[in-house]
Amino acid sequence: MNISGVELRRVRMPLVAPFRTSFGTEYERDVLLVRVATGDGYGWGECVAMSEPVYSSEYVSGAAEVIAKFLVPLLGGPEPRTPHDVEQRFAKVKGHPMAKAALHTAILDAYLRETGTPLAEFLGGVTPTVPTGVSVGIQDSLPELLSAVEGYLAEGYARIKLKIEPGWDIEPVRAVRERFGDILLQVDANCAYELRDARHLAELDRFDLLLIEQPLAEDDLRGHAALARQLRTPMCLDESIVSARAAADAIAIGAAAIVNIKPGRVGGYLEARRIHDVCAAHGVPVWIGGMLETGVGRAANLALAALPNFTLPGDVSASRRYYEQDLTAPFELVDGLMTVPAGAGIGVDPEPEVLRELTTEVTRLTVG
Ligand code: NPG
Repeated sequence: MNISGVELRRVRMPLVAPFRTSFGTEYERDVLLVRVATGDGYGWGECVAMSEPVYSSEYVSGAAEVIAKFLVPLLGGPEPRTPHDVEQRFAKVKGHPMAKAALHTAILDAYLRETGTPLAEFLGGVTPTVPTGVSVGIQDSLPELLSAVEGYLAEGYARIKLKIEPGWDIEPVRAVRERFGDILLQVDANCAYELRDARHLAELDRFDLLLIEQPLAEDDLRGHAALARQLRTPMCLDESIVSARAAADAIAIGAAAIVNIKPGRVGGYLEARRIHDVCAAHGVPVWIGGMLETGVGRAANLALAALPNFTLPGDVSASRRYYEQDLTAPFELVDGLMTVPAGAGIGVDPEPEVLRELTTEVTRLTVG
């Protein structure tokens, strides 16, 4: 692959509504887009890091620096032949999966566009559409929560995920269950609890949730296994699953009955597929996570979600759930499903005018 240049582009994307989780409130995303130029082609990737290191240790400016200072130089010398070669070169740099995933996805996109192969086909996708859920942030009051959930159900979302934290957990779940009955419902704590909260969290068992996601700290696999033994609600891990090896460990000790896969969290789509495969081999269902991506990142996530073990609805909602103006043609929800892009590579392009309008900074790097 003849990678000649890399462009890092920062884009300011205001959210349609603030998104509150146990780790903070997002009002807008400072999106880092990566565009690689090859001989006569190009590819796009989106970095999922947030402005501050509050979901994981990475953050946007740090990721941009890692890409420019350490990853792009690894592309020099003999040309890498495949995306697997690129992944191996990146392995020299420890950590920084979000930075690696952004650049790797752009290279993978360019590689696939060259041969006209859709990302879903390359990864082994088997379905043209994927069931879609929506993640509902922590609200100021129960009436506000119920009205947000009502709106999303009216739009046709196939399941609702409620963000929870101590002080906003049992009551919101009870209120949503009572009001909307038998919907597919799950909760996400983003590491906000301790093992000593087990009895409290067990109160969620009576609401027949699909799963509880990441109640304990990222590095607490044993705690999750211990907690799982005290809950009937299936345990799902997100932050803890940093690699296929971590997924295998979590499954082996009973810390995860379900896995949320975010390619950005694990260094890209090749490792994400390995996690899918490890989980499938153990009969552990997976679903696609989301990090408030623009259409660029979401297109690639939809491709991954087309793999056969993605049996639960994912966090890949329609464009309008996040942004007034998406970077790509808007993604729409139809009958609770989103369509997997069928074009080569990630199958979408940012709209040049929108990109120009929302860009705050561009850095051009040369390779070699
Ligand atoms: O639909 O993209 C989406 C948002 C899904 O809740 C969601 N993401 O913890 O999974 C998460 C959460 C998140 C959002 C995490 C932003 C980090 C940043």
